[in-house]
Amino acid sequence: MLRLWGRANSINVQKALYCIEELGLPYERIDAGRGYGIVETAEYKAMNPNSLVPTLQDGDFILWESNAIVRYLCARHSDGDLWPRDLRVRAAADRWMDWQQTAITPAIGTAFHGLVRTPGSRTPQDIDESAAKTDALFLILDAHLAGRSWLEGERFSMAECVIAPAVHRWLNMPVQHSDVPHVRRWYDAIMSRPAAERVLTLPIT
Ligand SMILES: N[C@@H](CCC(=O)N[C@@H](CS)C(=O)NCC(=O)O)C(=O)O
Repeated sequence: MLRLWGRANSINVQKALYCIEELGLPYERIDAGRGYGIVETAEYKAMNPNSLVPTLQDGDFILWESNAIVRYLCARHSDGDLWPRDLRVRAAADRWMDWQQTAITPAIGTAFHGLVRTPGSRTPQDIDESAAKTDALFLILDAHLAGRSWLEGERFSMAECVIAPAVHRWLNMPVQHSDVPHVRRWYDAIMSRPAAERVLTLPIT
């Protein structure tokens, strides 16, 4: 059985967790990180020397980096479905996953921490700047989703597993959001899926 280490309110854990739930795989999740500790223990560091979550164990195989976990699980369990067989569809799905890590994550962090996780820890000016940068990024996603049901190809793919937790966090943050009707339609479709109900209905904390 798969074993996933990481607290459920971590966005990077949510990506892996949502993917596992979409794939319908049996798994055990162990709370780790922040208040739960564990990540600084020698045992955990032997698996993940970064002392970060998530970490996946699949038999004798250990994997860290949330997007790598999503790719591995989809390639292994969902070839031709969540793991697109068409190289171009797969590459296009992949780029949204990298975009989440390299564009959204650095943009949203200050606003998320300053407004949600550790209120008062960031200046209003820094929060506004972070929120404005993030808002501009989600307008890119909105333009892309116009006229499309899914991020890439004809079906829900691995990219949805990664972008959905990011959209969930952003739309539930107490900030001014630009009008993103296509993102909202896509998000509603995601939230009607049983797997999303099991993972993405937690309040953001
Ligand atoms: N690039 C890594 C980043 C992992 C990461 O930064 N995880 C955060 C939670 S989202 C963490 O472990 N923070 C420390 C903690 O929870 O103790 C990934 O995608 O897995």
